[in-house]
Amino acid sequence: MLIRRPPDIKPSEITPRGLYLDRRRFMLAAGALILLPGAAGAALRFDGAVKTRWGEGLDVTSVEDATSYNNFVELGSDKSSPKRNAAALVTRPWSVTVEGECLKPGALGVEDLLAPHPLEERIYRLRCVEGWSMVIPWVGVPLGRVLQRFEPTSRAKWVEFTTLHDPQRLPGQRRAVLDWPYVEGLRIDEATHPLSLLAVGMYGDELPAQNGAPLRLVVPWKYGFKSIKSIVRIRFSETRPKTTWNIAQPDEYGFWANVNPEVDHPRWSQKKERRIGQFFKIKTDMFNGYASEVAHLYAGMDLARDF
Ligand SMILES: Nc1nc2c(c(=O)[nH]1)N[C@H]1C(S)=C(S)[C@@H](COP(=O)(O)O)O[C@H]1N2
Ligand SMILES: [Mo]
Repeated sequence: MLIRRPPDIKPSEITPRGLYLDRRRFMLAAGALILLPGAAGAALRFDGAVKTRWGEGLDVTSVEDATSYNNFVELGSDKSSPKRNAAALVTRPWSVTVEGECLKPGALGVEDLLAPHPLEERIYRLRCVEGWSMVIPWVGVPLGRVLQRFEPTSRAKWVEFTTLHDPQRLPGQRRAVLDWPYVEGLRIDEATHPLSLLAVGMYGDELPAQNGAPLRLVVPWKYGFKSIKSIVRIRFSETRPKTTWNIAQPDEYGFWANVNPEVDHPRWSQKKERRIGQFFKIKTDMFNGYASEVAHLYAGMDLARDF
């Protein structure tokens, strides 16, 4: 159940009454939000999200760190600028086009896209190719469940994702530091893998703009740049999509981008990582710790060549 929590009500006083995102309540809550622009307590709460087994034993990164140290080039190039520029990214209304090799293409509001699915909370590691990592409690739905509703055809071998292209709302797009809009892609079996998440929230709240509001991908076994933010288009395709960082520097950023401590980036060793909030570096795990769940997807591939 999605509940807008007025600032004066403690979370403990709200009884979660159901597990499903209710479309009418979402619209109501969204309407109320429009009437309360910028109010600090106006965020949606996802109190009813189903807790899951993911993340057991991991120390969650502080919400302060996860929302103030970001990579979102469209909102600025250093780690502190996305938060500073967050107000530019207005996310209501928002719609997502789903198209390409599927029987039921469409353009849907975020609420329609998510309404039939139970929201889950999943604590995942996020490992940036630059060598830092975080542990974040995401709120979202498995991407595969959403994709399946559009009935991809047998020609849908890949899925392409595109970020909003609007220099008004994403002022970093006024500078040609990357080819805009930001695009990413997954092979269909990666996209429909149960770990792949379409996230709408974190730490029980809706996503802050700097973390990719109103919806983003989270693919926890891959480097962070695969987890594309502020998505407006999803396209099923027969051919492998181009991806932004691979276009920019193909020798540094591969299409696959599976976290792999054995394959170094030309400028950075990938053997260790700095968990934000901790002092000592820690060892990076193969597939970011999700090897038992995803290694089979890459059986027979040379991961040093297909990095
Ligand atoms: N559209 C878009 N998505 C993006 C990026 C970006 O610059 N633009 N940066 C990526 C990178 S490199 C990382 S590490 C993660 C960071 O997510 P976070 O800021 O929520 O930790 O977002 C990814 N998604
Ligand atoms: Mo990153």
